Amino acid sequence: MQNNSNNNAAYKSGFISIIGRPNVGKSTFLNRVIGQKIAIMSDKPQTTRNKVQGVLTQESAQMIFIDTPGIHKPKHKLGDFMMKVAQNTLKEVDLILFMVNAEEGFGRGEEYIIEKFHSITTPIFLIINKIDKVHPDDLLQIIETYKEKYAFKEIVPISALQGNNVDRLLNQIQTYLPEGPQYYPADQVTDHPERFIIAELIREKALHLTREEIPHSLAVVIDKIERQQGKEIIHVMATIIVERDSQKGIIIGKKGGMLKEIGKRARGDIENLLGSKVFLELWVKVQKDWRNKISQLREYGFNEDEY
Ligand SMILES: Nc1nc2c(ncn2[C@@H]2O[C@H](COP(=O)(O)OP(=O)(O)OP(=O)(O)O)[C@@H](O)[C@H]2O)c(=O)[nH]1
Ligand SMILES: [Mg+2]
Repeated sequence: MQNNSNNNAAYKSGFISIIGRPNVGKSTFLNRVIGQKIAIMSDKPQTTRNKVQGVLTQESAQMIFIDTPGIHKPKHKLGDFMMKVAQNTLKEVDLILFMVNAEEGFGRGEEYIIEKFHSITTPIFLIINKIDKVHPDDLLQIIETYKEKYAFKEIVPISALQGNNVDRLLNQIQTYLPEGPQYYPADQVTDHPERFIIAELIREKALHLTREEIPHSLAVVIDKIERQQGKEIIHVMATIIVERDSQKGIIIGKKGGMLKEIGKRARGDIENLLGSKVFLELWVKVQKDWRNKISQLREYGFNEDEY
């Protein structure tokens, strides 16, 4: 355990959940704070499906951030699972960051989330993200609107993308954390196995390169990560799962061009993550309506028992 030797203040630590509607910038914020990409990001809503935990260790505090799936009305079993993940994290954290998009007005989506706050005693901050996209005058109006809806402990406007005000927010978070131990070693940034992050990085590239119905129909399963003795290259084998034959065609692309591009982009990120050269082999498989099948969801890593 680390102590702040300057003023003998006790070490602080705690869990901080980041919640909000899809696409407001929760994962972008997590990655900015951690200084490394551990959660995938995209301009498509419902990018994050599982909770992603990131650890920030400072001299006087350790903050464990929990990124969650954006809260929306579920349309299939995968959606149900995502909402359970988002809501379950609220119970056992020390602080909740409710993130909204400065560009969008207060709407039913926000209202729906705030209603849930009335049964919670955990302190809640309102984080107004994407301030790089609005005029400062508009910000005051947004703050006034939200003040009337709930007694937030703090209201902090930030830009997760550009970093504005993020350090100030971290200082404010620290004042709300209880005294506690350093739960994770200082050099650990996430508690997710590399297998999960690799699958997510592949899914992110596929999300970026495809449109319309494809993004939500995708899952990625890692079949094998093989480190061969005496060889510097790590062999990763993964399968991209889609719901229809037509989607398989799109993912493979003309003469395999799309799959090649997904693989090329993902390989770069995976090499950064593993600090090694990687040989990435990608396969595509159709699994009809997988998002509604409990057994398939389990197989693809969405296991409710773990949340
Ligand atoms: N201009 C601007 N864009 C941002 C900012 N933060 C995030 N974005 C963009 O908003 C989009 C969504 O970001 P994500 O971090 O994936 O959002 P999310 O809240 O995690 O979304 P879900 O996982 O779907 O719930 C991406 O295109 C980001 O680049 C910001 O501060 N300013
Ligand atoms: Mg996300």
